[in-house]
Amino acid sequence: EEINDVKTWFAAENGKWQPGPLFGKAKGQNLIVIQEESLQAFVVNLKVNGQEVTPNLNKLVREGVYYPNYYDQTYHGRTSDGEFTSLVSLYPSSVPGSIYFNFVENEFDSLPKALKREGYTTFSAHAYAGSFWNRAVMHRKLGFEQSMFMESLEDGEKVGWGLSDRDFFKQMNEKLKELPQPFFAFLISLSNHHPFNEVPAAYKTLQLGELEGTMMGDYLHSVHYADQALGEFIESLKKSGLYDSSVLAVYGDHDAGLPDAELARIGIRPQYDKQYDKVPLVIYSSALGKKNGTVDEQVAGHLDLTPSLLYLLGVPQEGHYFMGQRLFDVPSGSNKQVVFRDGSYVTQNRVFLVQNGLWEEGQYLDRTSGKTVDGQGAQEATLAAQNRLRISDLILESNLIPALQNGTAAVTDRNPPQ
Ligand code: GP9
Repeated sequence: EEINDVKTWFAAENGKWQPGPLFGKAKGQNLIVIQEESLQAFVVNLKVNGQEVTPNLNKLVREGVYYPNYYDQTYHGRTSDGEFTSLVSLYPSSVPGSIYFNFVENEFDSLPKALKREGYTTFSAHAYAGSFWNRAVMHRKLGFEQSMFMESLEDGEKVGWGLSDRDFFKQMNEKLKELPQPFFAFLISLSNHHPFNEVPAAYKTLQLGELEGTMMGDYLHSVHYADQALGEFIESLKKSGLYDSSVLAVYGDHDAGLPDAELARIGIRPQYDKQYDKVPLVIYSSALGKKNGTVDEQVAGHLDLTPSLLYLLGVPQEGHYFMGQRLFDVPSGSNKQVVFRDGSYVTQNRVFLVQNGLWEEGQYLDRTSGKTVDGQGAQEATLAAQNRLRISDLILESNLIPALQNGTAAVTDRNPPQ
């Protein structure tokens, strides 16, 4: 019954799937995905005292396709949820803790697995212990043939928790040159981690005036440092030729946890929860042609990454159970919802916010102004959002991927850990 339920939902979704002009445009290119620690969208093109906070990300935004309304869909699992939602395209678990620990026995479909089947070399790296978030185990499970964590990286300069992003990316530049092509490299940055005040003084090059010494000031210094490291890496990709022969995607893993009082220091005053909980996504590929250099305002979120990248690389949706929606060649009238774990969601014009854990008490607002709007149509959309979460939970909690993909028996009597 559960399998039929899930299959019926995907049959309806995949029935809408028709390839458009960008399908397979980047076929055969490498894929480099950079998940940036605590990168929020409000820093893109932000100037403080006349200085760009993220000049290198801004440059990439000008060169690629930028999604400013890319929402953070993570939950309890923070960075591990950023990875899971992006690579597996299912929702985070409602069970407290991380899927990386709680569902380690599961089989998942994933971006690396899908690309491995297409002949890609799959590689992941992060400059912290492989045991953190259970990555050493989970990256293998998700289909990365080779991973490098703190233990297998060379020593270098430290910032915050470990090896600096600058040294990490330098090592990655060398590593990527050696990987058999086509490859998929998933690189997770680290330096821009809470509490953001461990950037060495020599790298605090922004003149922040009265923001100096505040949490926001620390965040801006930290983001600026991480941006320099990112910029140097992109330059090295250009030198090695990999920039031209790869799809490059850069996005933030989750919000930075900055309180409203800190956001107010740079003039940001959220009208509602989640208004600024956006993590920028930029996708660049030489194959995107004229689409490069554009800003796509559609609402989107972490779950959309895998279907979008597979679409560009020419891998059809069929046989996959990814719940996100592609960002390219979006069918008209798609009426898209970006759903959050608590049942809240955004559409292009509206936002629905669950209150006190109860959707019956939810607020229905204009997404731009934050003003309360007529709830007409909200109930149907709210039920559809809940159904999305229910389908994802069925797949996760009953470990349904093997049965869905191969017809092999799934473990249906398994309860999620409490
Ligand atoms: C640690 C890093 C941070 O390896 O990914 O994880 P977080 O604390 O942000 O979830």
